[in-house]
Order: sequence, then C-alpha cells, then structure tokens
Amino acid sequence: MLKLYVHPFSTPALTAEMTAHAVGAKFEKQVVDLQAGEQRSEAYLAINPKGKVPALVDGDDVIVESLTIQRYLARRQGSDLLPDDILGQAKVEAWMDFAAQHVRAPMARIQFNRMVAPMLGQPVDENSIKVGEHLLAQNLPVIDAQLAESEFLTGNRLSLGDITTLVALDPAEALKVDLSSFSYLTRWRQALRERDFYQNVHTHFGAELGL
Ligand SMILES: N[C@@H](CCC(=O)N[C@@H](CS)C(=O)NCC(=O)O)C(=O)O
Repeated sequence: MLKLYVHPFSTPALTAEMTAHAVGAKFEKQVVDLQAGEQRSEAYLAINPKGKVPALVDGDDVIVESLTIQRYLARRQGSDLLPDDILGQAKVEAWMDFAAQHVRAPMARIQFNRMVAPMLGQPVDENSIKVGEHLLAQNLPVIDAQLAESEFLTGNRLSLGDITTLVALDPAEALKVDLSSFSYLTRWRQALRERDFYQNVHTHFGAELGL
C-alpha cells in the first residue's frame, strides 16, 4: 500500500493528501513531527533526503514534491483530475504552478510569521507579511475572475489545479487573511470544502491540532 508522509500545518503535504483522496488512492498516512525536527532524523532522511514533507512511498520508490505527487497519483489511479491530452494537462498544470508560486508562496510568508515564528519563539517579520499580503492582492483577483467565468478553474470539471489552489488558501482563516471580497472564490471554496476529499482530511485547516 502507498504510504504518505505529511504534517497538518504543511500546505504542500495537505495538497498531496487531499489529492490522494480525490483520486481514490488507498494509502497509509504517516505524520512527520516537524515541530520536533523529525524531518531531519536519519530515518526520515533515508526516505526523503530533502528533509521535507510530503513524501510518497510506492513500493520501493519514493516520490517527492507536492505537485509531482499530485500528477503521479492522478496518473497512477487513472483519474480524470488530470486530463489525458497534453493541452488539457497544460491548462490544469498552469493553475497548479500558479497556485504554488503565486498563492502558496505569499501565504507561506504570512503563515511563517503569524503561526510558526511565534510557536518557535522566533522574531516576526512584519515586512514579509506585508509583501505576502501585497502579492495575494495582486494574484487572487485573477482566480476570482476565472471563477466568475466557470465553476472550476479549468471549466466545468474539478481538476488538480483546483485542489492545489484550494489548499494554498486553506490556512486563510487561521492566518486572518480576509478572502470575503472575492465572492466567486469564496463560493468555490465553500463548495469544495464540503467534498469528501477535503472532509476526509479535516473540517478546516488546523483542526488536527485543535485550532
Ligand atoms: N516544494 C515542496 C515544499 C515542501 C516543503 O517546504 N515542506 C515543508 C513544510 S510546508 C517542510 O517539510 N519543511 C521542513 C523543513 O524544511 O525543515 C513541495 O511542494 O512538496
């Protein structure tokens, strides 16, 4: 059986985990205690020398990088969340890349400074939060505009791009990032968060750790 190494505060890991549910993969979930530094243990580095979650073990092979794991799982399970044709794939993958680079990365600035730094007793960089908020203000309208045109990011069917984007924004409430001005995005988020692939992981970001 597949084994997926995750942590509930990691949006890359949550992306892999929700994708695994969405494509109907059977897997065993293993939480890596990032707060205790387990990702740097000899045992975990033997699985993923990069020392990061997520990592997916399939038999003797290990697949890392959340977007790669998404594509691997969709292809392995024969899921239509990644289309067969190369143009369809490019359209889906463009949203995956956009979510990772232009939504997840600014969210990570805010998450580090509003959540992780206080937990670790490290200084909070208010300027980094401002940069994150500025980038989100630039990039979220693009998503909202697309969702005004179509039910999902690439049309009338859910795709991997929706999952990457949904999870990139998952910590919004916990981080006090206000998405309410993006009405199409808000409606799309509400609908997707009711789906089994989301509810099988958690009811909301941080629920696993009592947030
Ligand atoms: N590009 C990677 C990023 C993975 C990543 O940064 N994971 C973080 C948690 S969000 C991690 O494991 N950090 C532990 C560390 O760097 O010590 C992916 O998409 O999978």
